[in-house]
Amino acid sequence: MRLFLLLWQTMLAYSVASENVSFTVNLTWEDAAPDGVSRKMILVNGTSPGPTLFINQGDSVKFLVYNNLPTNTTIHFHGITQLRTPWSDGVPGISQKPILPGESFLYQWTADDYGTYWYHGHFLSDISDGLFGPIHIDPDPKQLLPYNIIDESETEVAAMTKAATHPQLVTISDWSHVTSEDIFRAELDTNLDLYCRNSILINGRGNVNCLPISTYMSLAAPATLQALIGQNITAQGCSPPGISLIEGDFKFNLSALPPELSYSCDATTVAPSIFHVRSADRWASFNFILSASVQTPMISIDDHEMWVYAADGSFVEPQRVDGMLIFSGQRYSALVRLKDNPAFDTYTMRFSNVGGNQIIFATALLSYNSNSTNLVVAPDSYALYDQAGNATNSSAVTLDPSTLVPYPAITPAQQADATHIFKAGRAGAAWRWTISASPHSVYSTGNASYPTTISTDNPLLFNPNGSTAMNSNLTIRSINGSWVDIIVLTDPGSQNPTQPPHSFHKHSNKLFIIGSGTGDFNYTSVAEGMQVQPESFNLVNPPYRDSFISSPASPDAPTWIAIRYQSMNPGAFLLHCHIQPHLAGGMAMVMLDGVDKWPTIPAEYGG
Ligand SMILES: *[C@@H]1O[C@H](CO)[C@@H](O)[C@H](O)[C@H]1NC(C)=O
Ligand SMILES: *[C@@H]1O[C@H](CO)[C@@H](O)[C@H](O)[C@H]1NC(C)=O
Ligand SMILES: *[C@@H]1O[C@H](CO)[C@@H](O)[C@H](O)[C@H]1NC(C)=O
Ligand SMILES: *[C@@H]1O[C@H](CO)[C@@H](O)[C@H](O)[C@H]1NC(C)=O
Ligand SMILES: *[C@@H]1O[C@H](CO)[C@@H](O)[C@H](O)[C@H]1NC(C)=O
Ligand SMILES: *[C@@H]1O[C@H](CO)[C@@H](O)[C@H](O)[C@H]1NC(C)=O
Ligand SMILES: *[C@@H]1O[C@H](CO)[C@@H](O)[C@H](O)[C@H]1NC(C)=O
Ligand SMILES: *[C@@H]1O[C@H](CO)[C@@H](O)[C@H](O)[C@H]1NC(C)=O
Ligand SMILES: *[C@@H]1O[C@H](CO)[C@@H](O)[C@H](O)[C@H]1NC(C)=O
Ligand SMILES: *[C@@H]1O[C@H](CO)[C@@H](O)[C@H](O)[C@H]1NC(C)=O
Ligand SMILES: *[C@@H]1O[C@H](CO)[C@@H](O)[C@H](O)[C@H]1NC(C)=O
Ligand SMILES: *[C@@H]1O[C@H](CO)[C@@H](O)[C@H](O)[C@H]1NC(C)=O
Ligand SMILES: [Cu+2]
Repeated sequence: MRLFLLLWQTMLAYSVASENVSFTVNLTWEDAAPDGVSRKMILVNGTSPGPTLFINQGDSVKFLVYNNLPTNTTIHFHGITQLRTPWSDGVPGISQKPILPGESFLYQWTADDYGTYWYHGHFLSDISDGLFGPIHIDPDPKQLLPYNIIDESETEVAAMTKAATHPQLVTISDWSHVTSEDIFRAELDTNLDLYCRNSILINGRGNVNCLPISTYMSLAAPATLQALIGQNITAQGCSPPGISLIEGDFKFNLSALPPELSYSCDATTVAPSIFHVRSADRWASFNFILSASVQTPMISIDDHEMWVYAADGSFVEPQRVDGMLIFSGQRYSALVRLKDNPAFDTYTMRFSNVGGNQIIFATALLSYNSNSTNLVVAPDSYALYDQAGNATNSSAVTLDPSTLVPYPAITPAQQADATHIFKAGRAGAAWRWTISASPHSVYSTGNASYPTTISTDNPLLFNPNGSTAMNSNLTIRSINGSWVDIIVLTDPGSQNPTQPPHSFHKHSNKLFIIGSGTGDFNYTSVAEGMQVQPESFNLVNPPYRDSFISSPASPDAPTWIAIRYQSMNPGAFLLHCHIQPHLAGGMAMVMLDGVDKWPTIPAEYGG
């Protein structure tokens, strides 16, 4: 019947030698100084990022978590389908009750898909306090691999396959010297949307970098300078807080803003993360995971070509790039061609935030030298991107994600069974966000005049027909097997003079990104829109991701993006912006997938 469902079932049938794998982690709240400044943070088995989970496709996974934090928590497995295990998706109030301090919880799921994923906290903003770690799932031996598209030679394919099986996992995060709770408190106190952070961390290490104001001003994009209306960028590299063009037409209390959340900068020097490679291996696979709460880095490696071969875990037709912009929650795997006789033993890897919010960056090192002392690093003149992530060399090729074609090819249904049109924007305050245009919010965010109806004690999965589940401002219901279209419009107006790109993530399945545009979407369906502007849609070989990014919007240029997915895993799944302050500010909806085939919750999960 449905091509795609058949394909999925075929993929499942591949699994030959599935095993049971078990992981146990202990969460603790401890002093640590990832960028040289000490604060309390969440460690997973004593580190952040937590240990990598290496898994084979088809394995049954058990993940036991001990919550030794002073706060509630849950763990979400980002991009994992949770096929037939929706109670292990790890969202409080949606799929489970919170794990209380001192308690433990056992997550169980099957690794249906291969690729790079990650786990992270999903209670309030605990992800921003260090609660995350990588997942790498090696493909089933029968999975078709795309490496021969990069280079047909058998030796090279063997080298690429080996590299991809032993990837360098690169987790990129952003970091603040105050806790996520303090940031949220400051948003309530100031009424601001707080978009500045102190550092970017690569595998948990980074520096506080402070540039002279004049350097920030020369790096800033013309549109940012225009928005500043004569003000300077702050010492921390931030657009000064409270600018109405950026934050909306609201009243702010700037005197309630702690200086480390925008103004102050005290540089630190922490030894960078070093990724060791060997010329003899010919290729290295760098699998990037963006676990950042706010920032959107441009990734590049000096003087090395990269081939992007997987996006959000799944293979794509490889593309040769010099740089790629990665949004919160996304993953890209890139094969890097290693040098036979490198002119230097070490090259800089650059991670520079792109966006009018802040000029902030991190570096790491790719080194051919197995000894980490006295490295000879290629000079900065090899950089193709500046510290604001802007290409400084016209030869630089930046990834165009709209052209990432799934490999092997998969195609969505050509017609949808249901269409839902959402409006993304602020809802009454600079820090308060919605995706449904309604100020009703899935999560409690501290403003009583906005009704919030999700109780963490009464998860929607357990209660699909209660009044919360039936509230169309909070949930969307779908029939199992049906194809669902979601169109997200950015909602212009005085609250939203501009909007940053939102990085939307749907839990459980991946989605086809079938269209996008600037201007109004004045249609009731994709089919209608395709009749008028077919060039804005792609139903032939659209990208297939677990994230989709709305274009930045301004009042004279609203934007829209259309996605299509097949509902095939009955359960309650969040659709939300992965910019953490936006999620905390309410930018979430719940998809009640397969309401006609609702699962029976096992007794051990509270059913
Ligand atoms: C995995 O565990 C299940 C019970 O949880 C058991 O039935 C099955 O035999 C185990 N499989 C392997 C390969 O050990
Ligand atoms: C976490 O630490 C415990 C105790 O040392 C260990 O048994 C467990 O394997 C570790 N978990 C992971 C995922 O490495
Ligand atoms: C977790 O770590 C804390 C602090 O080190 C320790 O007290 C506790 O016993 C550990 N729990 C487990 C299950 O390992
Ligand atoms: C901006 O900074 C420059 C120095 O880089 C200074 O001369 C100027 O007065 C500052 N402008 C404002 C509005 O603070
Ligand atoms: C990027 O750099 C080019 C020159 O190298 C400049 O013309 C352009 O304005 C810059 N763009 C942004 C967004 O900063
Ligand atoms: C602004 O914040 C300051 C510092 O917290 C506080 O004293 C003052 O009352 C606030 N002003 C308003 C109008 O809320
Ligand atoms: C690493 O290099 C340093 C200085 O270049 C040298 O002193 C040290 O012995 C080397 N270490 C190893 C393990 O080779
Ligand atoms: C631009 O990059 C190319 C290739 O990386 C290099 O050959 C060239 O010298 C660079 N041009 C400038 C102006 O830096
Ligand atoms: C909630 O937000 C509304 C709209 O911005 C505002 O009028 C109201 O005062 C806020 N209430 C609280 C308790 O902050
Ligand atoms: C949804 O939100 C709108 C706007 O606030 C409100 O008028 C409507 O009553 C809400 N619907 C439900 C079912 O709560
Ligand atoms: C922790 O979870 C419990 C159970 O849902 C809830 O009653 C409590 O309010 C939560 N605590 C916090 C601080 O949110
Ligand atoms: C629909 O939107 C397009 C593009 O923004 C615009 O040109 C057209 O006039 C609109 N049509 C209607 C009926 O509003
Ligand atoms: Cu957002």
